[in-house]
Amino acid sequence: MKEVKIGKTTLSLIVGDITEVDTEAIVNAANPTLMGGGGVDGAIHSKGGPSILKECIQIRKTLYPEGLPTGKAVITNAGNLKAKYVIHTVGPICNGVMTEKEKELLSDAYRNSLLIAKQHNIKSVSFPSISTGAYRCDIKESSKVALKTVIDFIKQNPDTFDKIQFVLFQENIYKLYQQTLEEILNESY
Ligand code: AR6
Repeated sequence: MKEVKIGKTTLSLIVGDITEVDTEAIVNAANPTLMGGGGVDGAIHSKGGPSILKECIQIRKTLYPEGLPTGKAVITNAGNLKAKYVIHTVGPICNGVMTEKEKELLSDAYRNSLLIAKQHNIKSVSFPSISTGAYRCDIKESSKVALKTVIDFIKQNPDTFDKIQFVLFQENIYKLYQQTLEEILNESY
């Protein structure tokens, strides 16, 4: 585990399963249908139970009939999970190629998730490593985008969050995030 303090907010990196954590909100690496899938999405819906999908269906009917666009975020209950809320966002599909466009969309996914958390007065949020599984974005590049976006948001919203954490499923992904965090802290921050 790695932990740093940015103002009053603790930013931490842990190895683990995002469906097990007890932050107020967890973020789902969803797809535009909001109807579930594999990876984090599959784990959240299967452990959280049907009340999450029920709200997703409602969101599709009302707010996003054509699907949730990449980079946007919506919020639902978290069913049987320890968290109170699930924030569903959609990262870019890279399939191995990550250009500026995918980086911007990935940054949007993190920023819009934090924005919706702030709007709901949520104090603690857990993120997975969005787009680095089925969507195949480069993990090192994704970690830079993820950490820079989150750190910038914390700095611009200093009294908003007590804790933001990245819950990384595999040791190798955790190590890359840890390395990137150290690089960012040594640079300009
Ligand atoms: N907790 C934390 N991280 C996890 C967990 C977990 N329980 N399970 C997997 N990961 P992915 P994406 C890691 O594929 O790339 C779905 O089918 C995993 O090791 O979940 O954004 C959706 O429905 C990887 O590092 O999300 C979409 O169709 C990271 O989470 C599509 O996949 C993200 O992997 C989204 O793809």
